[in-house]
Amino acid sequence: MSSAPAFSWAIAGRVLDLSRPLIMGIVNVTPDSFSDGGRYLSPSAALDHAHRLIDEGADLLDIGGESTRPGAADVSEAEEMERVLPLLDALRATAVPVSVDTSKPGVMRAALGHGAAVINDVRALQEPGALDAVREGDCGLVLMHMQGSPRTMQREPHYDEVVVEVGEFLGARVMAATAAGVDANRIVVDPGFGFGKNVEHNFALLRHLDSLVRLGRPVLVGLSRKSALGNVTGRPVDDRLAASVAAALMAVERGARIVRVHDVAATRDALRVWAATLGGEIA
Ligand code: HH2
Repeated sequence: MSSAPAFSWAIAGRVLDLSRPLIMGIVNVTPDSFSDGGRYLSPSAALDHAHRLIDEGADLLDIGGESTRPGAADVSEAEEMERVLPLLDALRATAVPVSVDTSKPGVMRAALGHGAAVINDVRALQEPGALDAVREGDCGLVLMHMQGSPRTMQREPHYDEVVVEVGEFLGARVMAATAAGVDANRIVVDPGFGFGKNVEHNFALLRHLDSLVRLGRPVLVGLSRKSALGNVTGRPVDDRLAASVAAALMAVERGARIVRVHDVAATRDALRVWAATLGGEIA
């Protein structure tokens, strides 16, 4: 049984109740994302996909305009905005909060101006100007751990103690943000599965997720379709649904409050069974 405390998350003028784990559905508007690259690059395909994820029960959407898969090509700020902003505009009327997955301060500012409720930064606001871009205002923030950069991060990731080091990094980034004037209630932390981690590192982090929960901020987890799951199942990226659902459940069981997934409907079913088993409310 999960011992996760009930949390809430302050995002853009509302407070999300995390007493039930939430599902963040992924919409990658990129030609090269590792599992769905190119599928939703046209504005209409991206919008259709976003609405499908909402219909399936997504509590939030996360729009990405730059792939962060190992070795991914850099994308200019202008190009990233061209991919992300029209979709944000098209989703403005939806009740589901929309997050934007970016590390560029210019994209952050523009996204917030176009209605983004959350900035999800795989670089944890370490780029020059990133903290300034989000400090004012009230958007939610996801601060993620990564060792190295996407171009090189999977070459030879090394840690003496991965769980301790990731925890220390996330704690330090929360401190940096709050010291800069960000309200802690806006912040969620993420160990960054697959970002400069080998299979053992990833599963050590999942096994000991409770130690990140103890940082005192809600934990978001993104394991959906990732190569660590391919590694243990022997399955290619398009055949990792069962593994992804299992991983999301394991994460929630260990205290994750938000799961970032491609397959919303299947994850929703699994979380309903989890909630029913705990005897809690079935949303
Ligand atoms: N994973 C990816 C991208 N953004 N953000 C957070 N907070 N946590 C994650 O684990 C995470 C993330 C990579 O997955 P995906 O978006 O499917 O692929 P790509 O980066 O190739 O677009």
